[in-house]
Amino acid sequence: MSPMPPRRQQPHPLSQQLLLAAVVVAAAALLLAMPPGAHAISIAVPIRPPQLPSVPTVRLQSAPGSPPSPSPATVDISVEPVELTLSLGLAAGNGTNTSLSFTTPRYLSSRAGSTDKLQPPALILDAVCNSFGVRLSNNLPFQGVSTCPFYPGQNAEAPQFENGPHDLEWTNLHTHGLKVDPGAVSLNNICEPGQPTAGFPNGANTSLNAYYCSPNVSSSQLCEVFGDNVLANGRPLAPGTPYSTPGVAPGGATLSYTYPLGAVVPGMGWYHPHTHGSVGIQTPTAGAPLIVPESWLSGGVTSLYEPADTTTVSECARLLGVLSAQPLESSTILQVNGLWFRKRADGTPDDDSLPFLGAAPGGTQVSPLLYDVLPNGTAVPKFSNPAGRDWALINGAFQPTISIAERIYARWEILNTMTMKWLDLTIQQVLPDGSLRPADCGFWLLGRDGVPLPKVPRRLASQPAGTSAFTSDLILGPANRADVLVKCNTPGTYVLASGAGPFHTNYTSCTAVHCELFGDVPPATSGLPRSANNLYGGLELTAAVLAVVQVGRRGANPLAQADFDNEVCRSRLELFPYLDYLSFPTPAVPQCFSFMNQQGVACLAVPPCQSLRTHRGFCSINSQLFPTATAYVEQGTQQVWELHDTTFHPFHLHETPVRLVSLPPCATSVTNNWAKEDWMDAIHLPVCQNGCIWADQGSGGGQCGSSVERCDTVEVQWLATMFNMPAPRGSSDLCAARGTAAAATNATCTTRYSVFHCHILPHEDEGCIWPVKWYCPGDAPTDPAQLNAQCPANYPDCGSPGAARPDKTVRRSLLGRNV
Ligand SMILES: [Cu+2]
Repeated sequence: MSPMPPRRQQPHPLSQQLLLAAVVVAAAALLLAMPPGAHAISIAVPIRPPQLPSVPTVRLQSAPGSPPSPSPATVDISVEPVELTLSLGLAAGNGTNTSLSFTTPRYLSSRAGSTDKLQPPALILDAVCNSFGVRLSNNLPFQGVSTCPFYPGQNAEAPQFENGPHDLEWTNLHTHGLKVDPGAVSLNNICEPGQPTAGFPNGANTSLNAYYCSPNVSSSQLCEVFGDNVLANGRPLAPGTPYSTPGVAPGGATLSYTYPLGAVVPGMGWYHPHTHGSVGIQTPTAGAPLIVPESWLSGGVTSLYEPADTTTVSECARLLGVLSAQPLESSTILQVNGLWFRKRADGTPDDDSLPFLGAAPGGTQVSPLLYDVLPNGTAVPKFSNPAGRDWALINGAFQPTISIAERIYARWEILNTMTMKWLDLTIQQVLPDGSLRPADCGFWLLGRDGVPLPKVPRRLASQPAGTSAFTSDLILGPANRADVLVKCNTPGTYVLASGAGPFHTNYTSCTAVHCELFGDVPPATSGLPRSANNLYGGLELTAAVLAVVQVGRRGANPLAQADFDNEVCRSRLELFPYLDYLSFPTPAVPQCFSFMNQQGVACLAVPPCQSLRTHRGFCSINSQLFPTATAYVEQGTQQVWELHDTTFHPFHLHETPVRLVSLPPCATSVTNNWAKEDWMDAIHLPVCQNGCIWADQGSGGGQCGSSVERCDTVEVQWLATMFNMPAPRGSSDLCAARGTAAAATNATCTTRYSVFHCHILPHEDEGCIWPVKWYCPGDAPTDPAQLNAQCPANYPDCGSPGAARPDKTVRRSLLGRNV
């Protein structure tokens, strides 16, 4: 075996020593410890509970004709710190202290869920063709922004935007799975309407410096936000506010979101924090499903599906019978959360643990939830991590038991909130010696990322080169959802595993740890431990056990259900104008985006960093980091985007699903998990790790002028909705059938801003994200270079004006600026 290449994907070009020093030195001025007397609520994560904890639900219903704002269908959700404890105790079976304890953000709703559980409610949107609202209160402890004592954008020392983990307790909300107005009219942190700066009530007389930097300014402020605007963000709670004292109302800033909905296809989305800089540290424990129910369609599934052809009429009816008995909105939800706490053999955090701990890059800030800042300025970790492993939870529990009946379809809605790594799910039998054998079970895929497949079902089947049989496995990248039927034919006790299927990490090409398959076994030479989920039955398995699957006897009734053939029903996606691709305006606008290594130019002049001029796994898009470049999209157009290298960097566009026009052979030749014509909102093709010729450096080494190697190419199409147009015909038909008039719209077009990015969320924080400017017709940028992005063939010459600019965060930390 060839030796392991050096591991890449340092989340920031600082050595460990620099990092620690920076943490120690820089923390004091900004950071404030938890308020005296305030205690985060403690939650003991259930270990191997005998039942799957159910995900609570909140139904959001707007009466037809109710005003969009304030929406009557509104839910209050708070973000608050909780102390999470996981302890396997004797269950670990290996005599070691397999435990973890840390304080982290979680969502809590007064309408569902309980204070002693991690899992927030799934929001069920009965408000389709109307609007719904979320009032999000930030009850995390105060942390001034990283530019203090200056407010962002105040001067050269305080950039408007920064990359890298920062402002770790500021938060906001992003929704996946809806076709919704992006809301934002500026890249800046602006509330709606008439509030010039975030969090300020009308007429407020507070300076921006005080707002961002002073804990003594009241944080009981309200920011109205329209649509899925991730550019507004909320001020954390001032210290000393007794947010955890019973009977005292929390006083954190509130972001009040109003989401106008047209006719949205039934499916499962999700919501999670999206303030640039804190996405990767908050999302692992704060996220929950957002469900567009089938019941909003008059006729339910019978109006959504029809027989694929005349030969499948009875089988399509049988499938619809199965789906009607388990509607999307009441099927079993499995939400997977990943906690990144892996340590290296020498006890230091693994590369991907660093952004989760918020200690990188630069150490200009640490999270007050994870560190105590002493009077002398040192930051002392207050989390306890003797296990030093990564963990996966399902519905807030560790390895819970899911019960199903033999030969009866169970409908599962699976949500992968993991901010890194991918899942290859199979159902396995664990033999006494710890080896794994595939169980007689199968997955029939119905939909991905909240959109039904064009034809359903699709029995999942993978057969990588060199294997002799098909395996029914489900591949989920970060942010992916799957609507699946699961059926096992033999009673018994099995496990839902990741890492026991046909695909594995290619540790030769995947030297960045985020591109690992969760549950895989790192090479012995790396000294990295397996995940805590690999511990099962007193043994250390070669795959991660996410859940136990108990297949019970069904008795005499109901009757056993036969396997479905593929594609017995056709989905009537054309009912939804944003999915009716044959009616999209033409000609389509072509653009190209390449996920590449970040060019190392920033480091060239700085000795500690010089050796890192090839960033090796750092993520940029067309060699640009946020917010240097912008994607321009004219409202009302059809967009066709060519995407390069989603093998390691999952592409995610806000506000809309995209349709797969073409896929690379490295993906489709080994599995049917994806197919041309599917719709997705996060595209990740990790199996191409084994099907591409992929240089160790990824997309080129990032050296000046070097060529950009390409592993894979995906082409997608999507509709850039015109937000001021009345609801399109199909939409108004569907809404009228529900008794709702077409949604009211503004009379004139307004520029909107959204984003697209890599959904390895630490990469998003590091700047692998572009703004998308949705301009109005007739308002195209005059600089032709700004229109229709093109994928570069080479990295810029370092000496040319087009060379990558230094990352401000890097520069500032290297200059030793102590904010
Ligand atoms: Cu990435």
